[in-house]
Amino acid sequence: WLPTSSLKQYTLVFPVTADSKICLGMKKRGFGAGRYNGFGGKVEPGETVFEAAKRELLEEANIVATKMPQCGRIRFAFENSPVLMDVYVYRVEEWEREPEETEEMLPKWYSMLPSDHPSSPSLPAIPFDNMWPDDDLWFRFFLAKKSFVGRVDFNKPAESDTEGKMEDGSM
Ligand code: 6OG
Repeated sequence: WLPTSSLKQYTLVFPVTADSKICLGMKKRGFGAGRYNGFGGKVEPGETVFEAAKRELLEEANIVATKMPQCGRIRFAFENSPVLMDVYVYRVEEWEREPEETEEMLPKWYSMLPSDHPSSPSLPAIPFDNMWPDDDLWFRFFLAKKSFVGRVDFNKPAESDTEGKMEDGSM
């Protein structure tokens, strides 16, 4: 059992198109700076997780989500920290406007298909080497449109020394 005070809710949102493109943002400052990730942040008091996901997407990519199903939930534990990050992952399938650079994020488009796939858009492949190492564990579920739940434990000092388990599941 966990005291709820040790769970902190976050959102993580990935715009994807019907022709297999995904928009990632290079984080320009703060936690995870220099890495490519989805758009998101902390859920503020008084808002739902969904509202927070929409707000962060607007603040960081300047787009308004109009179709945004949840697809996963991941908890991150860090050695020496009592706080568990409880991250709700969404895919944005429809939105208004186009992603733009903001103070927090530089958006870039990638192909979700292997480069030798006949209908792969002529874009770079998802840059896993420049993303959080845990993404390797769960991105295949995201790409396959399967919902996922999991927990990842980060042990110091090596960030790449990630342990994690992911499975299909209800959220
Ligand atoms: P702000 O600090 O910008 O919110 N986030 C992570 N995403 C991945 N893929 N892996 C992690 O491994 C992450 N830790 C945090 C959640 C932080 C944003 O970064 C995501 C939020 O979208 C540890 O408010």
